[in-house]
Amino acid sequence: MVSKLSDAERSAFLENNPEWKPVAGRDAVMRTFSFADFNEAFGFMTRVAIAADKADHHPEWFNVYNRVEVTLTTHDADGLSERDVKLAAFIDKAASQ
Ligand code: HBI
Repeated sequence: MVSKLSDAERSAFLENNPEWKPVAGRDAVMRTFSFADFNEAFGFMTRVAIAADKADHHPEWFNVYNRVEVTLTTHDADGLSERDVKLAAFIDKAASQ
């Protein structure tokens, strides 16, 4: 069983990671990334996909050419959990490589 972030943990995440925005109507966060081209975007997605599958925690995402919109939430917890905090950190690192 995965537990949801407490209100304090959620607020701290949003404060420390202002690029990640709360999603209206659900306990989730989203961030949009733009890359030079599709190749860069797909390279990013590939790095994230491999790590996400290894951790058994997967993003919701949408890609058009060089843009990737990523939404994080934990389906098993029906909201944000520590797994999303960890995946967000990995995603931010992968996007800056
Ligand atoms: N990914 N985002 C997210 N949330 C989950 O709860 C989740 C997941 N990937 C796999 C997974 N849960 C498994 O534990 C099973 O629910 C398949």
